[in-house]
Parts: sequence; C-alpha cells; structure tokens
Amino acid sequence: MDAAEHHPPLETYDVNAISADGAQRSGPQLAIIVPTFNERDNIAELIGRLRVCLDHRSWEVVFVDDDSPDGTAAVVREQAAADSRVRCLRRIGRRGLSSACVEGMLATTAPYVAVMDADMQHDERLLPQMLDVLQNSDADIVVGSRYAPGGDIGDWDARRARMSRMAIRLSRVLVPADLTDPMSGFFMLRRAVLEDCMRHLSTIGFKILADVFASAPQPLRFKELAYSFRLRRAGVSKLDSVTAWDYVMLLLDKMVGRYIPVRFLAFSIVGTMGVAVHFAVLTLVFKGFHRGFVAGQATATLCAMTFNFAVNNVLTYRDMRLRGMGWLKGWATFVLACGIGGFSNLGVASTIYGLGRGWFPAAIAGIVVGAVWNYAVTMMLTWGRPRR
Ligand SMILES: Nc1nc2c(ncn2[C@@H]2O[C@H](COP(=O)(O)OP(=O)(O)OP(=O)(O)O)[C@@H](O)[C@H]2O)c(=O)[nH]1
Ligand SMILES: [Mg+2]
Repeated sequence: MDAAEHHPPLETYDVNAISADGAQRSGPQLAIIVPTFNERDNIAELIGRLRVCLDHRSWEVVFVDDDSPDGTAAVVREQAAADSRVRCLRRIGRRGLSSACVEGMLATTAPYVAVMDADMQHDERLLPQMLDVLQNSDADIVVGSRYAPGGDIGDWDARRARMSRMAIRLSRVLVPADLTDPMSGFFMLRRAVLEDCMRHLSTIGFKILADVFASAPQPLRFKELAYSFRLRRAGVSKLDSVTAWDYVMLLLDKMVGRYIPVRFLAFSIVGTMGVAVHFAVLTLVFKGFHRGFVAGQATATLCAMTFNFAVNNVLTYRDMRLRGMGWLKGWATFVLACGIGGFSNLGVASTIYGLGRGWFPAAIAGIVVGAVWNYAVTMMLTWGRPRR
C-alpha cells in the first residue's frame, strides 16, 4: 500500500494554523524550579500549596530530581499524570543543587522563573508578590530574604546561624553589599537574566543565587521580599560539612576559574594532603616497624593514592561520586593512572636535572607534569568526562 494515499504530503500542514488554534494551551508565564533529593513526602503538599497560591496565574512546576533512591521521581510523575503543570526532570549519575536548578531553568520556556526548595521552608505565598514585582517594575530578580526587616531564620541553632553569617560575609566578593540574604535559595528572575549569565555560571554546590549575581555581565537590579524561614516539613536535610567545601570552591571558581579549572585546584589541594599521608605512612613503616625503605615507600605510595582517590571522590567529584563496585573500579583506574603519572614525573624531573637546571626547578617541573597528567587522565578514566 502506498503511504502517500493515507498521509498528506508535508507541505499541506499549516503550522501557523495549528498554533493559532484556540484549543492549544499557551506556555506558562511562571515556572517554579524545585531541586529534589529524597523528598517524596513533600511533593504532593508542595503542589497543593502552589495550586492555592497561584490560583489564576499561568504556571508550571519543574522538579529536578537526581534519581532519588526514595522514588521522588515516581511520585512527581504520578502527580504530572493528573496535572500537566507538573513536570519531572530526572538526572542519572549526577548530584548537585545548583546544577539541578540551572538545568530546570533551561528546561522551561516561561518568561519568569523561580527557584525554591521542596521542603516547605520557603514561603510559597511570596510567589505571586514576586511575580507582580517583576511584571510591574524594572527589577531583574526578586529575592526572598530571611535577613531583610520582617524576615527571620526560624529555629536555627547558634552554630548554623553563625555559619550562615560567615558565608554571607565571604560572599561579599561576589554579590552586592546591600543584598541582605545572598545565600537565599528562594528567588525569581526574568528569563533574560538567565540567558545573559548561563554560560558563566559555576553551578557548584548549594549557592545558586550568589552564582547568578556573580555571573551576570551587568549588575542586577534586585528587590528583596522578607519571609520567615520555616521548619523542614518532611524528609532530612542534605546540608553537610562538604557544603562548606563546595562554597569555597564556588568562591575560588569565580575568582580564578577563568585561568585555572577549579577542579584542578581541588585536585591539587587533595594531592598536597596526600603527600602528608605518604610521609606519615613511610615514617610508620620504615622507622616504626623497621621495614626496608622500598617496602615503606611502596606501602606509603599505595596508601597516599588510596587516600587521594577516596577524598577526591567525596570532594572534587562530589557531583559524580562513585559507590560500590564503581568505587573499586575507580580506585583501580586511579592507581593505574597515577602510577604512570609517577613515571612521567620522574622522567621530566630527571631530564631537566640532566640539563643542569638545578634540582629544585627539576623537581617542581616533574610535580607539575605529574599532577596535570593525573588530573587529566583520572578525570576521563576514573570519573568519566565532567563538563568543566
Ligand atoms: N536535585 C538535587 N536536589 C538537591 C540536592 N541536594 C539538595 N537538594 C534539594 O535542594 C533543596 C534544599 O536542600 P536542603 O537539604 O533542604 O538544604 P537546606 O534547606 O539548606 O537545609 P535544611 O535547612 O537542613 O533543610 C531540597 O529541595 C533538596 O531536596 C542534589 O544534590 N540534587
Ligand atoms: Mg531545606
């Protein structure tokens, strides 16, 4: 049977007629991006609250889930089946709040985009007000602030409040001084702001707002709306001690990232710690247990490599952390790559030393070549090919 008998030729479709058809739903005005990791018990409640507070507005909510083991994505899909304003973006083998927010923002066509947490700590009743501000003023971004007059940080203990204040002070190199809550995870911006800064975003860690301010080519016009930070409704916090490391990496990336990849910096910092591990193990085996130097050096090298691999896996490659069998395979490729790196270090250093350039520059040259080799090869071989 001839297919042309049943299907009209392509040119007979009138694309304009289709989009002008009143039956077609137009795109949303506002998208709320919600990064999620193990938040299944908060999804229905949050959608319910959005329905109430955004009543007559045109909106959608995009949950960006990093393959949560608790099945958050399945709960979102269930909700999406009943309401097309609910969307689910699922990322596999990736972690990271900032990068999830950015990918969610890029996945919507809405001209206004908000970011908020799933755990009800952000006051959703601020959303209509935020939208009104953007639609009726020249502000580029509206920030929900816990530190503006009228806002508060809720039930934080003294330690967390102190850490937050310290992070705000540190952020002053990235964001304007009069932004009272640069660590806020609750804000709404115009799509144009995102278009302007998206290629410069670091997307490291938790602090997406500071990243946006620091990446915008022009100073952003902002307004702040005060709100009270509430208690997490269900589930557990994902904030941990590594969040502080991520934050320092974000600051470093913004300061020197255009010259040196921040992952390389992190890799080098871990490598330096590995040298300390090496000497500690060598001293123990050689001096403490009175084994031969070669045995001590070999044990120390293996321990230092294992240390470097484990710490890099948790810090430098936190967003693509290896676990289980992946961890073992990663360790094997890391040891192999760094073993070869050790030889290239030795080769370069002895060649330069042989040229009569002195032992110190020769050693430094060997270390630099070895470090760059280790970084480049393990980046591809051990952790796959990261974006940055
Ligand atoms: N997609 C994605 N979302 C994340 C990740 N880490 C955290 N989130 C989500 O980001 C939001 C903020 O995380 P929280 O753990 O609530 O962090 P917090 O609000 O600073 O800390 P608490 O006050 O202790 O709740 C929540 O909706 C989390 O589910 C991640 O790696 N990937
Ligand atoms: Mg929270």
